[in-house]
Amino acid sequence: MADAGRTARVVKNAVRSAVTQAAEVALEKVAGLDTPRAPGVPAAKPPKVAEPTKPIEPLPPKPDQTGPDRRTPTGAETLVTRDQVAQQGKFLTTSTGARLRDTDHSLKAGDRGPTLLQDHHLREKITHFDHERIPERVVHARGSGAHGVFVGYGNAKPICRAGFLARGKETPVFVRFSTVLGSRGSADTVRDTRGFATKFYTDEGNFDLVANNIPVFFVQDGIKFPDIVHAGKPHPDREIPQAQSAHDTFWDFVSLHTEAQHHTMWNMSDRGIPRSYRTMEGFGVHTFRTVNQQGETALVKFHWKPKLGVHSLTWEEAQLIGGIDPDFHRRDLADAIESGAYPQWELGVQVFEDTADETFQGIDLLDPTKIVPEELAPVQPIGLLTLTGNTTNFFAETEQIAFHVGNLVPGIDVTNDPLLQTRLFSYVDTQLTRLAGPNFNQIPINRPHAPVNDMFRDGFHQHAVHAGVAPYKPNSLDGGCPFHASGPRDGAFVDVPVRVAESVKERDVPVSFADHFSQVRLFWLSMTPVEKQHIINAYTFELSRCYEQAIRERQLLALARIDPELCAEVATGLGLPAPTAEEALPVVEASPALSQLGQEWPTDGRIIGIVVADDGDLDGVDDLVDAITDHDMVAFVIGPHGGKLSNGTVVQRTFAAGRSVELDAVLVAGCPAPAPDAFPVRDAKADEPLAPLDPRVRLMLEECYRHAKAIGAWGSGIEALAAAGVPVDVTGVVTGTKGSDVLAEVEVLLRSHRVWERTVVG
Ligand code: HDE
Repeated sequence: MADAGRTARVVKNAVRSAVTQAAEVALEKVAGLDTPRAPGVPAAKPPKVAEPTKPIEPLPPKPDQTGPDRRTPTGAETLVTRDQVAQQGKFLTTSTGARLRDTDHSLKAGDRGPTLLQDHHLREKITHFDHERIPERVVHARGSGAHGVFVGYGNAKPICRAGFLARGKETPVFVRFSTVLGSRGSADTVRDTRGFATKFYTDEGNFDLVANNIPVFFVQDGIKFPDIVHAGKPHPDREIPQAQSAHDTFWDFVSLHTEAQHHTMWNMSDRGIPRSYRTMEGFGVHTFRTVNQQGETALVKFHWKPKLGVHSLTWEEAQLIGGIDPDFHRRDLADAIESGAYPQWELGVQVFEDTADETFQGIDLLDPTKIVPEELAPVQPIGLLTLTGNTTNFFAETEQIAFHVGNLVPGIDVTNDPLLQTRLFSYVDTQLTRLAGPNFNQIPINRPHAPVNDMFRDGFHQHAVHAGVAPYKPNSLDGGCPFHASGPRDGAFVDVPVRVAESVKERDVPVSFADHFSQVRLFWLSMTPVEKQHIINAYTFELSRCYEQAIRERQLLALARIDPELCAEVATGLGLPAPTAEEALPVVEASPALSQLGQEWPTDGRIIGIVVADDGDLDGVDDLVDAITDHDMVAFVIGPHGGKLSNGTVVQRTFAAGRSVELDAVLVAGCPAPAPDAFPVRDAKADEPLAPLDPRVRLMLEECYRHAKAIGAWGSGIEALAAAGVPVDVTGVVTGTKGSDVLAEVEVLLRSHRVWERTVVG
């Protein structure tokens, strides 16, 4: 028996080593290819094929990666370097620093015996692993973040004394973008609201602007937040659908609780499916109160305006990307930063006089379901945000960051907006569970850059080593420290002494909050025809996914109160009669600023695909790549096979792995015949191996055309357009004799984001 066992082991080892050798040979071949270091490569240094065995110090992070500032838990700067806050030393250790010589085998009573309880390394390793997960956020669980810097313009001084808004003042920031409904692993491009939360590490304490990409909210009072979230989350019985509102419980709630109709219409518009975090606006939603040096107050609404303009996906793109690249927005943000295309937004404010009724031209500023059109109160830029650094460790930074709307600095205060008031409670409360205890502000990413002396003591995961004996006030034993700041001169946060009207205790809302429809109509009327069509398609899609007819009918009643054309179009799609509203339609002025169309924007970071045929004329492809890169855009060479083309050009996407939805525009430099891998059995996308054009390229061109993207072709590329059925005599399809001329025209088209003149599908 012993011999048989030994023989089996020898055979197993021989097989294992043959497989390993084959893999090594293959890997060596791949490593021999001169692959460029594209944004997104995982490690700071390309790995060798063979397992490294010579002990070296940990590799440095990638150059685009940064991390939380090295601060003590109480806000002081430290001399600690980046590599010292991460893992250190050449050798594997226990968590308490003892070097280990084997982490591959547990300690057993003989090589076939049971594992020993005394194996402290095994127990420590498994115990830590067992506790690696923390609860995901109740909402906004799926997110991605980056470091950056905010620079004030100084022009906010007349209304706000916050130091970080001073002219030229640089403040480090961390921004976390998110979806709302989905779980941590859900897809990025779902139809949903996006979070846009910014932590400013100011000299006067952390200021958190916890914003969304939609300027209104579903509910006016925070007490209704659990209701809308329960309605939007997956059904509790089967836990479906994931990360979307196209289901009965969502529409049941919003059709009954009609104050949700405004936010819902924004979700059904193109704002619900952004092209990139870099092309999203951000809104503080609530009205805040600012205070200047003289103690004078103003009411403001905060806005983030993306330098690249607001741009969205089409619904079909969003759906395809959800499958092809569920991390689309996360990847886009990190790749842009890594390649130096730093995303930028201007922080702007709409400023209103702080009157007793807290309204502006009849709009109740405390109602978070209302906007103030920019035509009535322009957004004034007061600073610039630039994202410059990727995270080094997602969990430590993006997952552990803890925002709180109550993280305010002197000069910025809250209002009585009943939604904001509840948020002031909720954020700290949720962190207590999510980050397991009250000391979450001591986690590196949350540490302020201002000195902290809060008299808070003990609790789970206490990182500070507090000195003294008197964490109470008044005291004499610690010399009376800490002292109250005497007022604004000492930089104190002073609650604005707002007059509270004499009143009775009641559960009620102001009369103005009862208007649920006028601004929904305002939004609808502000849209261009193509944007309106997208909204109609979105309502029709979502309501078609509901099972209950009563819910569809009830939502049609709500649409009838917004606009009869909208209601009729959706009703047709649902196969239901269109109801008519009992009340007269609200009379409102459109706000053209709400439309995404009609302006031109920089093309930085836009992705242009170049389709090539390996046997065709490849001259000039490298020059095109250079020209695109020189103009701060990204070029993807899309070829029949991986590696290099016959002229040495490196291929970034193969026909099999590329898809139109990754591109903002496509250039066609050849008419590639079906590549050897284009057989139906090997690729579901390939159905006509004998066609003159590779079927995957045909699909790519069809999709680019359908999604109203700019298309350019020259030489035999024009034949490819014909083979794909793409007309050449329409707006946005550019043909010519030279690639460079075609690119120049395509770049101009890209400034409008899409070729809007061409029909855009859902
Ligand atoms: Fe939030 N929200 N929220 N919210 N919210 C959270 O806090 C809450 C609201 C927003 O990237 C939670 O740390 C209540 C409006 C963003 O970490 C939680 C109400 C706006 C993020 C919470 C609102 C937001 C959150 C979940 C109604 C736009 C992600 C985890 C009264 C202005 C922050 C967490 C991040 C996260 C509560 C309404 C934005 C549960 C009770 C309005 C961007 O505390």
